[in-house]
Amino acid sequence: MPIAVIAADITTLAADAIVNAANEALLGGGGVDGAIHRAAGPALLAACRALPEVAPGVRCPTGEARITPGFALPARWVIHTVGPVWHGGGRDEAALLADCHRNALRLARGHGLRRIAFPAISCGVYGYPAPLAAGVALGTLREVLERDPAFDIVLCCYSEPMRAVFQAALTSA
Ligand code: AR6
Repeated sequence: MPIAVIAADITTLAADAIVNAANEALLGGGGVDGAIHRAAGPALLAACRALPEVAPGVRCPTGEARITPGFALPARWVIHTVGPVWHGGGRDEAALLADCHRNALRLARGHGLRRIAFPAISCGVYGYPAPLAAGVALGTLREVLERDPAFDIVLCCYSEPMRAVFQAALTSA
């Protein structure tokens, strides 16, 4: 199965695309979003700002994805997606998190991109319990890979404990 789980800074990966765990405004933020904007340079913010708003202040609704170039990043593209804020599990969080992964790969497929690195979407500021998020992420990625095995996917965690959580989800299912 072409899924690898690693601990690294996603901004250092020379993938076809790295996925950003953004917010609906797509104008940057903290966490991995801030790191990606810093490493890509100001052209990334300009490219995000140029994406159309679908509602006031919303360029990418939760669960959807948008693509921009990677600019100064080693990755050629950035696929921005917006994970759900964790509210306890009763607000469609799992379905929305699955949508993030599915829609990111749909965009990747449309651009002919194969090697895609994902961060642990929603597992930081948005508070999604990591073991639950890992199960959703890996379950969804597996489903897509069954239909499209040409993808080469890296789950890029930022810490060794997070890597262990995602690795457990990879090996248990
Ligand atoms: N490389 C890989 N993973 C990283 C990196 C990095 N350089 N930096 C942080 N992480 P978060 P969210 C991990 O909070 O929960 C932003 O402000 C981090 O340790 O970045 O989806 C956005 O603008 C955690 O495991 O994203 C939104 O407002 C994971 O990435 C909001 O945060 C995700 O943590 C999105 O929250």
